[in-house]
Amino acid sequence: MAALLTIALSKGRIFQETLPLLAAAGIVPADDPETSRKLILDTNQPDVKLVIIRATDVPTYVQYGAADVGVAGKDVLLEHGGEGLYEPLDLQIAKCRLMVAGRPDQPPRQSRSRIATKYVNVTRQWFADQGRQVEVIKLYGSMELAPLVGLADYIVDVVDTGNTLKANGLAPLEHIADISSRLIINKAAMKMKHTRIKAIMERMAAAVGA
Ligand code: PRT
Ligand code: MG
Repeated sequence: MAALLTIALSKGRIFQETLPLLAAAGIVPADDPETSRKLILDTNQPDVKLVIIRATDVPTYVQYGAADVGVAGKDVLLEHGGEGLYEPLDLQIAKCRLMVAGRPDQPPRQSRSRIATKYVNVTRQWFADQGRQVEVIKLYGSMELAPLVGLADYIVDVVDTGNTLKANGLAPLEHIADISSRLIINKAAMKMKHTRIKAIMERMAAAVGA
């Protein structure tokens, strides 16, 4: 039997939207991560396993070779930095935009603005590139709350429909990047398991176009 091939995925939208692409590559999970408590899922192929982890942890697992392959949002990859990874394929799923958002009516403050985000690296870079002095506050979720309670003047977060911003009296203000999910590959695995990974890549790429 061939060496094990491990694929890292997060639950929710990435898992759901990756399923048809995996199926095109001949890989069908044996369990549903929404109902199973297992963190390692078998598939129809005895030498292919899925590991189910937090979206932000996917690049880390692949970087260190704990998973050979993964699917991660470009937002997460920008924040991670991409060290140790190949990013050969845009899967065109889980699309959204990385934005600066805030209260539409808010006058700009004189002193340094405070920005709440889970994307601290991307945010520092975005404002530094424009020569704007800001203080970046790291949060782990519910960023939309920060401007409402005076924790921050602005947030940096991903936006899809914009309904969450709107429901909280916020508006998108600056567009940082268009986001979609990418197939990522561990650099060593790409060499050691090249034939199998290349076959998966090609079949997924064909399904993305279809
Ligand atoms: O949820 P958890 O804290 O475990 O982690 P996560 O939020 O990082 O994971 P997940 O599964 O929610 O998102 C995985 C990836 O999906 C992200 O890294 C993005 O690349 C992508 N994606 C696409 C999104 C959205 N669309 C999206 N709308 N990620 C998050 N959202 C959030 C958005 O920030 C807002 O709070 O969903 C909420 C609803 O969005 P609106 O604009 O449609 O209201
Ligand atoms: Mg989420």
